Amino acid sequence: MSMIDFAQRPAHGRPRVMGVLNITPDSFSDGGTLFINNALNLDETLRRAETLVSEEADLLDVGGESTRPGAEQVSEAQELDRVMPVIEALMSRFDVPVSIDTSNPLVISSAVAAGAGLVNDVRALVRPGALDAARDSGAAISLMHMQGQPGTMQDAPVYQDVVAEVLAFLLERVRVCVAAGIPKHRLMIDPGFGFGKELAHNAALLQALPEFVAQGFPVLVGLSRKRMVGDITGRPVNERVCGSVALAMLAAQRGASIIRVHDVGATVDALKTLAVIEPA
Ligand code: PT1
Repeated sequence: MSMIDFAQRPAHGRPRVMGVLNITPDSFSDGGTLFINNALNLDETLRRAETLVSEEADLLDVGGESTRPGAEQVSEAQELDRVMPVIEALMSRFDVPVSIDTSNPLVISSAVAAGAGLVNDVRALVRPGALDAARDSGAAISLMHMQGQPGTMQDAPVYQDVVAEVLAFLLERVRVCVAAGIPKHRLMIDPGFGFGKELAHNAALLQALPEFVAQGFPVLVGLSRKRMVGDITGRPVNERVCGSVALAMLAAQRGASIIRVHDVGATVDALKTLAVIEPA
Protein backbone atom coordinates (compact mmCIF):
# COMPACT_ATOMS: atom_id res chain seq x y z
CA MET A 1 0.00 0.00 0.00
CA SER A 2 1.28 3.45 -0.88
CA MET A 3 0.61 5.70 2.13
CA ILE A 4 -0.45 9.18 1.01
CA ASP A 5 -0.54 12.19 3.32
CA PHE A 6 -3.74 13.84 2.12
CA ALA A 7 -3.19 16.78 4.47
CA GLN A 8 -0.26 17.81 2.23
CA ARG A 9 -0.81 19.31 -1.20
CA PRO A 10 0.88 17.23 -3.91
CA ALA A 11 4.04 18.62 -5.57
CA HIS A 12 1.97 20.40 -8.25
CA GLY A 13 0.34 22.50 -5.51
CA ARG A 14 -3.28 22.02 -6.59
CA PRO A 15 -6.06 20.02 -4.95
CA ARG A 16 -5.89 16.35 -5.89
CA VAL A 17 -8.05 15.15 -8.75
CA MET A 18 -9.55 11.69 -8.20
CA GLY A 19 -10.49 10.05 -11.50
CA VAL A 20 -13.56 7.83 -11.44
CA LEU A 21 -13.09 4.24 -12.60
CA ASN A 22 -16.54 2.67 -12.28
CA ILE A 23 -16.50 -1.09 -12.56
CA THR A 24 -20.28 -1.30 -12.73
CA PRO A 25 -22.54 -2.20 -15.65
CA ASP A 26 -25.07 0.39 -14.37
CA SER A 27 -23.08 3.53 -13.54
CA PHE A 28 -25.08 6.74 -14.03
CA SER A 29 -22.54 8.53 -16.18
CA ASP A 30 -20.31 6.06 -17.98
CA GLY A 31 -22.72 3.18 -17.46
CA GLY A 32 -21.42 -0.13 -18.60
CA THR A 33 -18.84 1.11 -21.10
CA LEU A 34 -16.30 -1.22 -19.51
CA PHE A 35 -18.59 -4.26 -19.78
CA ILE A 36 -19.48 -6.56 -22.64
CA ASN A 37 -22.51 -8.84 -22.04
CA ASN A 38 -22.21 -8.06 -18.31
CA ALA A 39 -18.58 -9.27 -18.28
CA LEU A 40 -15.82 -6.84 -17.36
CA ASN A 41 -13.51 -5.88 -20.22
CA LEU A 42 -10.20 -5.53 -18.39
CA ASP A 43 -8.30 -4.22 -21.45
CA GLU A 44 -10.85 -1.44 -21.94
CA THR A 45 -10.74 -0.66 -18.21
CA LEU A 46 -6.95 -0.31 -18.31
CA ARG A 47 -7.17 1.93 -21.39
CA ARG A 48 -9.62 4.11 -19.49
CA ALA A 49 -7.23 4.19 -16.51
CA GLU A 50 -4.36 5.09 -18.84
CA THR A 51 -6.39 8.04 -20.16
CA LEU A 52 -7.17 9.27 -16.64
CA VAL A 53 -3.49 9.02 -15.67
CA SER A 54 -2.33 10.78 -18.85
CA GLU A 55 -4.81 13.57 -18.03
CA GLU A 56 -2.94 13.94 -14.70
CA ALA A 57 -5.31 12.27 -12.26
CA ASP A 58 -3.67 12.18 -8.81
CA LEU A 59 -5.52 9.02 -7.83
CA LEU A 60 -8.05 6.58 -9.28
CA ASP A 61 -11.26 5.66 -7.47
CA VAL A 62 -12.22 2.06 -8.23
CA GLY A 63 -15.82 1.15 -7.43
CA GLY A 64 -17.83 -2.04 -8.00
CA GLU A 65 -21.11 -0.82 -6.50
CA SER A 66 -23.06 1.98 -8.13
CA THR A 67 -24.44 4.26 -5.41
CA ARG A 68 -26.15 6.75 -7.69
CA PRO A 69 -29.83 7.41 -6.91
CA GLY A 70 -31.88 4.28 -7.61
CA ALA A 71 -28.90 1.96 -8.27
CA GLU A 72 -29.11 -1.85 -7.96
CA GLN A 73 -27.55 -3.56 -4.94
CA VAL A 74 -24.56 -5.81 -5.50
CA SER A 75 -23.44 -8.99 -3.69
CA GLU A 76 -20.09 -9.22 -1.93
CA ALA A 77 -18.85 -11.85 -4.38
CA GLN A 78 -19.88 -9.73 -7.35
CA GLU A 79 -18.20 -6.65 -5.94
CA LEU A 80 -14.95 -8.57 -5.31
CA ASP A 81 -15.10 -10.10 -8.80
CA ARG A 82 -15.40 -6.65 -10.30
CA VAL A 83 -12.81 -4.66 -8.39
CA MET A 84 -10.03 -7.07 -7.45
CA PRO A 85 -8.73 -7.87 -10.96
CA VAL A 86 -8.78 -4.14 -11.73
CA ILE A 87 -6.86 -3.13 -8.60
CA GLU A 88 -4.29 -5.87 -9.17
CA ALA A 89 -3.81 -4.82 -12.80
CA LEU A 90 -3.56 -1.12 -11.87
CA MET A 91 -0.93 -1.89 -9.24
CA SER A 92 1.23 -3.81 -11.70
CA ARG A 93 0.98 -1.21 -14.50
CA PHE A 94 0.72 2.26 -12.94
CA ASP A 95 2.31 4.30 -10.17
CA VAL A 96 -0.92 6.16 -9.43
CA PRO A 97 -2.50 5.76 -5.97
CA VAL A 98 -5.80 3.87 -5.94
CA SER A 99 -8.84 4.33 -3.73
CA ILE A 100 -11.55 1.73 -3.23
CA ASP A 101 -15.16 2.99 -3.31
CA THR A 102 -16.92 0.43 -1.13
CA SER A 103 -18.89 -0.12 2.07
CA ASN A 104 -18.12 -3.83 2.33
CA PRO A 105 -15.59 -5.01 4.96
CA LEU A 106 -14.14 -7.85 2.86
CA VAL A 107 -13.79 -5.56 -0.15
CA ILE A 108 -12.05 -2.99 2.07
CA SER A 109 -9.49 -5.45 3.42
CA SER A 110 -8.93 -7.22 0.09
CA ALA A 111 -8.52 -4.01 -1.89
CA VAL A 112 -6.08 -2.49 0.59
CA ALA A 113 -4.13 -5.77 0.77
CA ALA A 114 -3.86 -5.57 -3.03
CA GLY A 115 -2.48 -2.02 -2.84
CA ALA A 116 -5.33 0.49 -2.48
CA GLY A 117 -4.26 3.42 -0.28
CA LEU A 118 -7.62 5.02 0.47
CA VAL A 119 -10.95 3.57 1.60
CA ASN A 120 -13.75 5.71 0.15
CA ASP A 121 -16.96 4.67 1.92
CA VAL A 122 -20.13 6.56 1.02
CA ARG A 123 -21.70 4.95 4.12
CA ALA A 124 -18.99 6.26 6.47
CA LEU A 125 -18.10 2.77 7.81
CA VAL A 126 -21.54 2.10 9.34
CA ARG A 127 -21.88 -1.43 7.90
CA PRO A 128 -21.05 -4.16 10.45
CA GLY A 129 -17.34 -4.95 10.24
CA ALA A 130 -16.44 -1.99 8.02
CA LEU A 131 -14.94 0.12 10.80
CA ASP A 132 -12.64 -2.67 11.99
CA ALA A 133 -11.65 -3.60 8.44
CA ALA A 134 -10.79 0.00 7.60
CA ARG A 135 -8.85 0.49 10.84
CA ASP A 136 -6.88 -2.74 10.46
CA SER A 137 -6.12 -1.99 6.80
CA GLY A 138 -3.92 0.95 7.76
CA ALA A 139 -5.20 2.93 4.77
CA ALA A 140 -6.54 6.49 4.69
CA ILE A 141 -10.33 6.73 5.01
CA SER A 142 -12.96 9.05 3.55
CA LEU A 143 -16.18 9.35 5.55
CA MET A 144 -19.20 10.57 3.54
CA HIS A 145 -22.65 11.75 4.58
CA MET A 146 -25.73 10.18 3.02
CA GLN A 147 -29.37 10.64 4.05
CA GLY A 148 -31.28 7.41 3.40
CA GLN A 149 -30.17 4.64 1.04
CA PRO A 150 -29.25 4.93 -2.65
CA GLY A 151 -32.50 3.26 -3.77
CA THR A 152 -34.73 5.89 -2.18
CA MET A 153 -32.52 8.75 -0.99
CA GLN A 154 -33.84 11.27 -3.52
CA ASP A 155 -37.50 10.77 -2.48
CA ALA A 156 -37.98 14.18 -0.82
CA PRO A 157 -34.98 14.44 1.52
CA VAL A 158 -35.67 16.78 4.48
CA TYR A 159 -33.32 18.78 6.72
CA GLN A 160 -33.86 21.50 9.33
CA ASP A 161 -30.33 22.82 8.79
CA VAL A 162 -28.50 20.80 6.16
CA VAL A 163 -25.03 22.19 6.92
CA ALA A 164 -25.30 21.65 10.68
CA GLU A 165 -26.76 18.16 10.29
CA VAL A 166 -24.23 16.93 7.74
CA LEU A 167 -21.35 18.37 9.76
CA ALA A 168 -22.67 16.81 13.00
CA PHE A 169 -22.99 13.40 11.32
CA LEU A 170 -19.44 13.54 9.95
CA LEU A 171 -17.95 14.65 13.27
CA GLU A 172 -19.82 11.83 15.04
CA ARG A 173 -18.36 9.32 12.56
CA VAL A 174 -14.92 10.84 13.15
CA ARG A 175 -15.46 10.38 16.90
CA VAL A 176 -16.45 6.72 16.40
CA CYS A 177 -13.41 6.12 14.19
CA VAL A 178 -11.04 7.69 16.71
CA ALA A 179 -12.66 5.71 19.56
CA ALA A 180 -12.06 2.53 17.51
CA GLY A 181 -8.37 3.39 17.32
CA ILE A 182 -8.04 5.09 13.95
CA PRO A 183 -5.62 8.03 14.11
CA LYS A 184 -7.13 11.33 12.98
CA HIS A 185 -4.45 11.82 10.35
CA ARG A 186 -5.94 8.92 8.36
CA LEU A 187 -9.41 10.52 8.13
CA MET A 188 -11.06 12.83 5.64
CA ILE A 189 -14.66 14.00 5.27
CA ASP A 190 -17.10 14.43 2.39
CA PRO A 191 -20.52 16.19 2.53
CA GLY A 192 -21.92 13.69 0.00
CA PHE A 193 -23.34 15.88 -2.76
CA GLY A 194 -26.49 14.34 -4.25
CA PHE A 195 -26.83 11.65 -1.59
CA GLY A 196 -30.29 12.43 -0.21
CA LYS A 197 -30.03 16.13 -1.12
CA GLU A 198 -31.96 18.46 -3.38
CA LEU A 199 -30.39 21.35 -5.27
CA ALA A 200 -30.86 23.83 -2.42
CA HIS A 201 -29.21 21.38 0.02
CA ASN A 202 -26.27 20.79 -2.31
CA ALA A 203 -25.89 24.53 -2.89
CA ALA A 204 -25.92 25.29 0.85
CA LEU A 205 -23.27 22.62 1.47
CA LEU A 206 -20.98 23.89 -1.27
CA GLN A 207 -21.42 27.48 -0.07
CA ALA A 208 -20.50 26.33 3.47
CA LEU A 209 -17.55 24.14 2.43
CA PRO A 210 -15.07 26.30 4.43
CA GLU A 211 -16.89 25.18 7.62
CA PHE A 212 -16.07 21.58 6.73
CA VAL A 213 -12.47 22.47 5.86
CA ALA A 214 -12.15 24.27 9.22
CA GLN A 215 -12.63 20.95 11.06
CA GLY A 216 -9.03 20.14 10.18
CA PHE A 217 -9.64 17.11 7.95
CA PRO A 218 -9.01 17.06 4.22
CA VAL A 219 -12.36 17.52 2.44
CA LEU A 220 -13.28 15.33 -0.53
CA VAL A 221 -16.07 16.39 -2.89
CA GLY A 222 -17.89 14.56 -5.66
CA LEU A 223 -19.97 16.85 -7.87
CA SER A 224 -19.11 15.50 -11.31
CA ARG A 225 -22.05 15.10 -13.74
CA LYS A 226 -24.53 14.84 -10.90
CA ARG A 227 -28.20 15.77 -11.06
CA MET A 228 -27.31 19.03 -9.32
CA VAL A 229 -25.55 20.03 -12.55
CA GLY A 230 -28.56 18.89 -14.56
CA ASP A 231 -30.90 20.89 -12.31
CA ILE A 232 -28.83 24.02 -12.90
CA THR A 233 -28.08 23.66 -16.62
CA GLY A 234 -30.96 21.52 -17.86
CA ARG A 235 -28.43 19.25 -19.56
CA PRO A 236 -28.27 15.43 -19.72
CA VAL A 237 -25.47 13.50 -17.99
CA ASN A 238 -23.10 13.45 -21.01
CA GLU A 239 -23.30 17.26 -21.40
CA ARG A 240 -22.48 18.26 -17.83
CA VAL A 241 -18.71 18.76 -18.15
CA CYS A 242 -18.75 22.58 -18.06
CA GLY A 243 -21.18 22.76 -15.14
CA SER A 244 -19.17 20.12 -13.29
CA VAL A 245 -15.89 21.96 -13.84
CA ALA A 246 -17.48 25.18 -12.57
CA LEU A 247 -18.54 23.40 -9.37
CA ALA A 248 -15.05 21.87 -9.05
CA MET A 249 -13.59 25.41 -9.20
CA LEU A 250 -15.96 26.63 -6.51
CA ALA A 251 -15.05 23.66 -4.31
CA ALA A 252 -11.31 24.24 -4.86
CA GLN A 253 -11.65 27.92 -3.96
CA ARG A 254 -13.44 26.91 -0.78
CA GLY A 255 -10.63 24.59 0.27
CA ALA A 256 -11.47 21.10 -1.03
CA SER A 257 -8.43 18.78 -0.96
CA ILE A 258 -9.69 16.05 -3.30
CA ILE A 259 -12.10 16.49 -6.19
CA ARG A 260 -13.69 13.29 -7.56
CA VAL A 261 -14.42 13.66 -11.29
CA HIS A 262 -15.12 11.81 -14.52
CA ASP A 263 -13.58 14.52 -16.73
CA VAL A 264 -10.04 14.66 -15.42
CA GLY A 265 -8.44 16.62 -18.28
CA ALA A 266 -10.99 19.45 -18.21
CA THR A 267 -10.86 19.66 -14.41
CA VAL A 268 -7.04 19.73 -14.31
CA ASP A 269 -6.97 22.55 -16.91
CA ALA A 270 -9.37 24.57 -14.79
CA LEU A 271 -7.43 23.90 -11.57
CA LYS A 272 -4.18 24.95 -13.26
CA THR A 273 -5.88 28.18 -14.29
CA LEU A 274 -7.16 28.80 -10.80
CA ALA A 275 -3.70 28.16 -9.31
CA VAL A 276 -2.18 30.98 -11.39
CA ILE A 277 -4.75 33.54 -10.28
CA GLU A 278 -5.08 32.33 -6.69
CA PRO A 279 -1.92 30.45 -5.65
CA ALA A 280 -2.51 28.27 -2.59
C1 PT1 B 1 -19.07 11.27 -3.75
C2 PT1 B 1 -19.35 10.10 -4.52
C3 PT1 B 1 -18.59 8.94 -4.25
N1 PT1 B 1 -20.30 10.07 -5.49
C4 PT1 B 1 -17.42 10.09 -2.58
N2 PT1 B 1 -17.63 8.96 -3.26
C5 PT1 B 1 -20.54 8.92 -6.15
N3 PT1 B 1 -16.49 10.09 -1.59
C6 PT1 B 1 -19.80 7.77 -5.86
C7 PT1 B 1 -26.80 12.51 -8.78
O1 PT1 B 1 -27.32 13.37 -8.03
O2 PT1 B 1 -19.73 12.40 -3.93
N4 PT1 B 1 -18.12 11.23 -2.80
N5 PT1 B 1 -18.83 7.80 -4.93
C8 PT1 B 1 -21.63 8.89 -7.20
N6 PT1 B 1 -22.93 8.97 -6.61
C9 PT1 B 1 -23.94 9.79 -7.14
C10 PT1 B 1 -24.79 10.49 -6.29
C11 PT1 B 1 -24.05 9.94 -8.50
C12 PT1 B 1 -25.73 11.36 -6.82
C13 PT1 B 1 -24.98 10.79 -9.04
C14 PT1 B 1 -25.83 11.53 -8.20
O3 PT1 B 1 -27.01 12.48 -10.01
